[in-house]
Amino acid sequence: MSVREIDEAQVTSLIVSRFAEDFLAGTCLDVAVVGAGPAGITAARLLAADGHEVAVFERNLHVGGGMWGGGMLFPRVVIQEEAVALVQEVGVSLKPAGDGYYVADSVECVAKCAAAAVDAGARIWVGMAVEDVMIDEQDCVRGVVLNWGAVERAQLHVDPLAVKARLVIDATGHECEVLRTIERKIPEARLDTPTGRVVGERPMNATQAEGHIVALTKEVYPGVIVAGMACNAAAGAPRMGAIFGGMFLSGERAAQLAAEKLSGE
Ligand code: 48F
Repeated sequence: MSVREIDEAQVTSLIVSRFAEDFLAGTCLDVAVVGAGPAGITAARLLAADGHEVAVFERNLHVGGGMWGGGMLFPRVVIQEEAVALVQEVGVSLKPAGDGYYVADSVECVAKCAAAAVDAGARIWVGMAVEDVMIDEQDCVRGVVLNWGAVERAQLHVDPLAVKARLVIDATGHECEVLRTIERKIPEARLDTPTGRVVGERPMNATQAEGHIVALTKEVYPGVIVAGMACNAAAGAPRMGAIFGGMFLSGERAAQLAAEKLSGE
């Protein structure tokens, strides 16, 4: 077989031009999702399937958030009956384990959830961290401010770029970083939480944590819907550990709320 000649300069050109084309197609979004864990990916998939222009920004080079490692690095995730449909519809095989519990392979779960979101039309950008939000004259959030995750890690002083979005979903997990950024940068901001500020998550109580997460999925600040573990961290609810049903259900709820809000504008 003859060796195909590869033009290195052409490879460079294809990567840069294709990135620019794809990225520039999404600088005015319906929804910017921050964080590619189970909640963010689910919200993005459902919104994209509903015809919305949506992108996910993930600081790490990989998607999946806390799902890969299952519980304590045992790569299996437990999902309750109520969330089974959301996971099965992307093709994840779930083993019934009795008492309403189902078990999935965490690698399969991440891969299939992410693939389904991309297939639905969501763009997922990895290695991009949201370091700030963009606000309008009424301090309502109108987009996200981005920098490379590598720039963030190296603590380089590099100015960011911004992407407009009609709504932002904070799916950043335990740190609820978007909300913390808002309260740091807008000291007078009042969030829709019990104290008006980020309360911080409480120790583990899976029943309470999973029981309240969908109700805590809401627009907590004008232009920002919170989803996934960030809901509990914002509201001062407990953590749940390695049970994931609530993350998928919260992602679904965030997508519903975002769609309702966008259709009412
Ligand atoms: O932590 P993560 O998986 O959040 P989640 O979707 O699910 C939580 C569960 O994994 C688990 C749990 C369930 O029992 O408690 O922890 O709520 O995913 C959050 C993602 O957001 C990214 C982070 O790297 C992770 O992949 N992230 C956090 N802050 C930023 C960010 C940021 N400022 N910019 C971009 N990505």
